[in-house]
Amino acid sequence: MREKLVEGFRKGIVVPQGLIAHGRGETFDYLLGERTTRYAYDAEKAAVCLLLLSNESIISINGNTAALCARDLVILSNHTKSGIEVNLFHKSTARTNAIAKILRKEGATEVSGLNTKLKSVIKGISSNRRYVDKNGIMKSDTIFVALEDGDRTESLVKMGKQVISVDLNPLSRTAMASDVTIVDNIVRAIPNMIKISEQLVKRDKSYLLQQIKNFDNKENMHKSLLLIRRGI
Ligand code: PTJ
Repeated sequence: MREKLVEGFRKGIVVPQGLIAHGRGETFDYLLGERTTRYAYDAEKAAVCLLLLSNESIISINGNTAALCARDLVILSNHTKSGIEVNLFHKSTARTNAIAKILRKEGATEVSGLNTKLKSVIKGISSNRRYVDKNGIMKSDTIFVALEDGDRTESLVKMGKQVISVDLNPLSRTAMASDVTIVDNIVRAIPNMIKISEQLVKRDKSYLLQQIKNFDNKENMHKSLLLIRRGI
């Protein structure tokens, strides 16, 4: 993972802040035993149900996620019929285009967030994450975010959207504000979700709804936190 991020940094995909963010994630991952816990797996299952049930879902991609698992994110988007949008905190046109190029190389046919004419703004956020695609994140009812800072998640939830997040820190603002919080490393979470989606795509709507009904995000995060405490 470190090598992938350093390579991504050299290619201009990952920002230096992304390397620091990875270090923070590693700390929690060590405490969790660097494995997908049963609570993380339950959240991954609930997240796939939500993606499959949504009218329009989208996966938001930043520098770290592109460097770590671009191909798997494209596969997940195909399995769940979700769109893909590049959305960056440290925004630059060069980096946006470089990330989109990687996603296309890995099989993405459509990538949102590139056309400035389609730019729309999420209110109440001061960072560049406020710029989203009006045909992408702005239009979607379920947004999948990973490894990011909390202000956008809070705003998306206020806008009535459902947010799924992947964050190894269950106490981060993103984790706390999401509807489904996956406390797992993204490099394990996405392959798990691909496998889960292959099984769940055959199930009917009522089964998927029941899974979501049975899932309690706050309780699930609490259990992850207890495991981290045990790790300490
Ligand atoms: O590419 P950009 O410009 O959009 O910037 C991306 C970063 C990551 C720099 C930016 O979003 C940022 O600064 O995020 P934060 O606030 O550092 O939040 C990142 C969160 O992801 C932290 O809570 C980390 O614990 C967590 N994290 C880091 N690596 C992983 C992770 N969670 C899951 N899997 C990981 N591999």
